[in-house]
Amino acid sequence: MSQCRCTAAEAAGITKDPWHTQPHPQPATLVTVETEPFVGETPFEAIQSWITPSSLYYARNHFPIPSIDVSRWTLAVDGQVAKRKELGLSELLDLPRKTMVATMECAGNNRVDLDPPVGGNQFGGGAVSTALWAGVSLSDVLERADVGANAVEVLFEGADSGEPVPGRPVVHYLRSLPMDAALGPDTILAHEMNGERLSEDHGHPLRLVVPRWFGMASVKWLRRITVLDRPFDGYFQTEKYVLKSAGLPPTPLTRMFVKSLISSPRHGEVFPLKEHKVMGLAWSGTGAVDRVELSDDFGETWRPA
Ligand SMILES: Nc1nc2c(c(=O)[nH]1)N[C@H]1C(S)=C(S)[C@@H](COP(=O)(O)O)O[C@H]1N2
Ligand SMILES: [Mo]
Repeated sequence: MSQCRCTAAEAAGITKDPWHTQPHPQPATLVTVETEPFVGETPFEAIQSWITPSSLYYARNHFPIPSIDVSRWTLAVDGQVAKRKELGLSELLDLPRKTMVATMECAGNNRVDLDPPVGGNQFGGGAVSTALWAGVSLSDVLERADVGANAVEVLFEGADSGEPVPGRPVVHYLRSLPMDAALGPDTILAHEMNGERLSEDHGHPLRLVVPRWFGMASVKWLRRITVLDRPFDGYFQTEKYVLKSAGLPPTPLTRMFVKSLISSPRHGEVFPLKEHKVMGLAWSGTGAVDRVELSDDFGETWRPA
């Protein structure tokens, strides 16, 4: 896997990127789930390795992809901090570089399998992807801003905006993290994905990556980080991404659940009954997966994979 450290000049050059005038996605290999805004999932036949090629990394957008001029872009750090910041990309790139492989799954993955059906993006199962991310540690940035003792959460604002529900006031995509998750050693502000600069689809020029959490936590197109002295209660925090079941208190989604998928053979696929290579992925947001077992008799017997 090649790793590049993008220079400020390279980063500035990207405003000439023809991406916005070309059809989504580029190259057109994701399975389209929605067109406006674009939502796409990884085709199962493309899952050949645990790292997802960037062009096949699932994409989940709530609003149109914002157009960002990196030469004028800054990241604001404010709220309960002693030193407010306005950081340009080159200042961020001067911080120690941190790389990490992380798997991200959309909380709405496998929605087609739900019975009774549930509204929203009808993901088949391909809204899970893994990439090598590079960026800077969020805790390094917060440390420089000198977080106050009254800090409770950190709020992340994306540059994208729209009506969350038709007719409601326009909001930005906003999500918060509790302090321990924000300061965790693996929580990064990423500007590279799989050794290349982050694409427009995935949050260029900077996105949050919160490993082990469902994808909604990893805010794309970051433009502001606000340290809060009380929990955030915006639309994407308290109305969405909260499990509501009858008789139980609402539970906000945080870490991914342990899960697996078989990418080959596909459900209903017909093939000659001889040796067949079974391929798939297993992941978890709470600990390492230490064992994978396979059953070819609907769960009667299992053998190590
Ligand atoms: N700014 C912003 N960040 C966002 C979103 C968004 O719509 N806007 N979608 C979230 C959701 S629900 C998911 S699953 C992930 C998907 O990231 P990807 O499109 O790079 O796969 O981004 C998250 N971050
Ligand atoms: Mo998501």
